[in-house]
Amino acid sequence: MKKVQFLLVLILITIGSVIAQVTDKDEHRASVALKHGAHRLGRRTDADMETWRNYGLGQFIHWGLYAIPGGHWKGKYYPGAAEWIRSWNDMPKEDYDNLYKQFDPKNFNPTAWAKQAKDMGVKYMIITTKHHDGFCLWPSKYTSYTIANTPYKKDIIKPLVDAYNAVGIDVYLYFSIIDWNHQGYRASIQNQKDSVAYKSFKVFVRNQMKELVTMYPTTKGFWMDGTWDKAWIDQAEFVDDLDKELRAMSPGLIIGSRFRADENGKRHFDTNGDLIGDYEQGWERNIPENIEVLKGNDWDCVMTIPENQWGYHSDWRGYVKTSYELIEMLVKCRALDGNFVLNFGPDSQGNIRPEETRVGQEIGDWMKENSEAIYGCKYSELKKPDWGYYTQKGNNLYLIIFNKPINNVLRVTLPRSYNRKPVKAYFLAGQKPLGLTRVIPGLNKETNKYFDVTLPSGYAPDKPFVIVLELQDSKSENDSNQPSKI
Ligand code: JFZ
Repeated sequence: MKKVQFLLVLILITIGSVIAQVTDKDEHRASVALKHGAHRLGRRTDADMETWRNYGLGQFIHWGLYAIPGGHWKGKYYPGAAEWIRSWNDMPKEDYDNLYKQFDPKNFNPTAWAKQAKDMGVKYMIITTKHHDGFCLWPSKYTSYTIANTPYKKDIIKPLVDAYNAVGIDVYLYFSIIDWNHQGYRASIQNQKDSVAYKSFKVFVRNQMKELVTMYPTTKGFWMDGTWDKAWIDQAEFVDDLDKELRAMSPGLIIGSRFRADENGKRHFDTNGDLIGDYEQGWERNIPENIEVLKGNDWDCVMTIPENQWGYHSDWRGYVKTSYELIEMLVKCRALDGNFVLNFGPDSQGNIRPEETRVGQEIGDWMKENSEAIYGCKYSELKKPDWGYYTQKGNNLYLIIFNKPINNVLRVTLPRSYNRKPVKAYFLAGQKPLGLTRVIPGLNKETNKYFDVTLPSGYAPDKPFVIVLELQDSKSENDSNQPSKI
């Protein structure tokens, strides 16, 4: 009997501990104390970050010495990304490193660039102050490999920042940790000599980043790159200190997840799975399919117009995206709470190529009519409809249509628990009212309710369009028009 009792207790204890383990796993995040992990759980709540979140559309500019070869050397075509040409076997390093003697962009017109960006509807711009080649577009006093020693001589960054700021566009600085020019730079540390060299490199990086925020005080943040080297990953404490130092110098500064690693070498997300930095910076020519993978974090997507060219390549081969595909990408990002940043690679004279200018104009034309459905919009918490996307701002649910149903009826499916009632539908462009009806399709679908927006018969637009579905103010939810069981 005693034996049976003992066994029973043992079984109960085992079951109990299994249950405890399972619930433990479900309810608590594994959490270890980290010195250089995330500084915060969840999103930033300050005004600067809210401004960032509301931008919607940004412009990336990759400009540097690589614009001179433009993806070719001695008549040979380089198939990689133009800004990487120095790493190509057919590109003699010495030739590349002397290109600065030719950098003289006679047509560089920051006011024209800023105007073009403004017309496209961008709210922020990211400029490559220094790419992997180490060449600085600003006259850094910590190296001679800068714009000051080119035939052009003048600072590029200051007039750019001023011109963009003058039209109300915020500027962010791209800065690469990979630096093929600095004598102390290493991808990994193999011996004592490397370690001494790398010490000087860290001093250099710190000086340059501090120099940038000092010289361009309206800078809103850094877009860091080239931080995947083992040598850099191993500097958790140094980078964390630098991160804090820069933020203290420039309160509100925004830095993504591609700057520092934690003490276990974890990048983007620390050992506990928490986001490092202010937004997830891993969506490179890539857009998430659903909100879940984003884990509630802010994020940006950076995109090229051709396949994978950031710097100027005179010969775009392969697939080149159309403006409407890019607009759809922008909308897809917005529908999932992200910013979309489109890249431009000006040529060695400072001209923005005609293909990019055209895309910029086409996006701008669309934005002029429809940007209300982009700026300041949030994830709607609704399932993506087949005809397009939803974004939301206050009482307005925006229906952004890319695939118009052939019956000209747009079905809006809301979960039964949705407590905002659609009261009015109209085209965003022109405000023309549209038919809106509650539909009971007779299907045994207890979980949803349906509303149909009817487009004018024969309506056949040649571009994506937006419908505003006005929702009743959440304060007056319990009005009598609302059937009791929806
Ligand atoms: C980097 C650079 O090497 C490239 O030249 C360009 O500047 C781009 C914006 O950034 O390239 C990357 C960096 C990260 C990924 C892919 C390309 N990534 O995380 O998939």
